Amino acid sequence: WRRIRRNWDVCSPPGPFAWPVIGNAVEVGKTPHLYFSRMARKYGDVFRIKLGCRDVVVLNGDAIRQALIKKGYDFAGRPDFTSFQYVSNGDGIAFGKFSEWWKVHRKVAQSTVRMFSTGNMNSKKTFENHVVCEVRELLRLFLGKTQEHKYFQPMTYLVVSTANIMTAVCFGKRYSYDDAEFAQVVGRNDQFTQTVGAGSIVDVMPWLQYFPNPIKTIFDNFKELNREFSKFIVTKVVEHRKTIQPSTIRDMTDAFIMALDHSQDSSPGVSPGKDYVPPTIGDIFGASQDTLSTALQWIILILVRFPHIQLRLQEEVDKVVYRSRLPTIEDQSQLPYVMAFIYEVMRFTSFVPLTIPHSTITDTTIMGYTILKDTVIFINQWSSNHDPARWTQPETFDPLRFLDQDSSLNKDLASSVLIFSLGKRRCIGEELSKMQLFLFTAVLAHQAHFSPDPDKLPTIDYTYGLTLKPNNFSIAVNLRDTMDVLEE
Ligand code: HJJ
Repeated sequence: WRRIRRNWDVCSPPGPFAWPVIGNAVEVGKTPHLYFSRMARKYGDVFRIKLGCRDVVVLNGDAIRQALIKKGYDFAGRPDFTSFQYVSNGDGIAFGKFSEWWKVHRKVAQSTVRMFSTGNMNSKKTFENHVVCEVRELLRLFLGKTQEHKYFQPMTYLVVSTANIMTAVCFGKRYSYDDAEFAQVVGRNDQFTQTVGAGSIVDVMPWLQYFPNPIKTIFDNFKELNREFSKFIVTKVVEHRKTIQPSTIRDMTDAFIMALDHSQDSSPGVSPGKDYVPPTIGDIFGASQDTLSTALQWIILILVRFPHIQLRLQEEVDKVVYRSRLPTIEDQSQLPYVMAFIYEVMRFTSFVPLTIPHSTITDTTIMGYTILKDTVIFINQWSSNHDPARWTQPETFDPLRFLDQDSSLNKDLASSVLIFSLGKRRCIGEELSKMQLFLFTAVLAHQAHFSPDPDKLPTIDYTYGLTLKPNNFSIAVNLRDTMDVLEE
């Protein structure tokens, strides 16, 4: 027994047979998170696959907490993937390499995000105002589209709407729904998401980018969208530098100019003269508009798929808020069903099924297995959110699982939903996101009724990427005050 134990200590994790050249790329297929969850049932929470020429270790269940929290430093790296170098030239925080400068940089970003969202009552109220203004505009648009076409596809409007909340915070500006240039900048999230998601083909078979084939086309689009995105961000930063007045910080861009331009000179390991403001604001704007628009698309889809849940949300906001005002952040603690609904959307969809890929920055061990430095690590958040040992009937959408017997939100259970990752690379926008989703959901449920196109009932099918994007669907939106309840 002893000898067996000792053998395990130097063992690499088990895993399926891997083909030459492609490894397990074919089996991984179009829904990698589902394949990985199947493999975890077969080989355990830590297993190894091969993608192209790369060894990848996939972590599931409890192994995720072991790695990202207990051994946070060992697992804090990012692989040298081809696609990552095109996101902000590799100088951003999200896709950037782990270093001493990165740690300083991340702290600055974290406190700046807080300063403009959940930091204090003042910032909360300013942020709330941005959100509520955008929801109003969105509702106005939705009502118009319903009048005009009866049923319409809400996807692109949801992207512009959430992007506008963040342009208000980042740049002090909002864009019209008809602004073609802005729609172009934020309208390519699917291309972004498909190229940087865990299991993306160019990253493990980089030779595919050198001759004509479908993967090369996707990658060329990705490079172009990053050039356009970066041009948009740099233009904003240049305008801000021209007009900045240190006594009045107008928005997040001003705050980063003030914070980063000066901390840079004294920090070790940073390239002198390099401008870190665009990659930082780019990460924050890019990440928030992509993830929050995806979240909202799922929320609307689920509202029309499960009318009894929509009704229950409306009943709760009516009971607490009445009709004479809109819901505010102060109402949050009185609206446990709204929060339970949001947590269940995050758990059930797990729309960031795998985190941005990690890598080990040193030789290490996990659950008794040896993992060498520079191994690619995939974190399967989906498997944790759908683990039958942790969740009863994980494939059923049921917000009530988050409510205690006295109907209050079970905060421990809620915080065990894994979608913002954990440890050194965990999301810095978590609080901002939850506040925004709460306000969006509460105001929408308070004001409007959403119904599906009966000829094309929406499905919960999606396209895989860093974020899972629901397939297009059509809805009608009506103001609740004018709705005839008997029509239901
Ligand atoms: C973008 C969409 C982009 C950047 C950044 C520089 C930080 C979903 C999860 C994390 C978000 C990852 C981050 C994305 C940065 C986007 C986003 C897009 C160009 C970008 C887990 O966001 O279409 O273009 O350039």
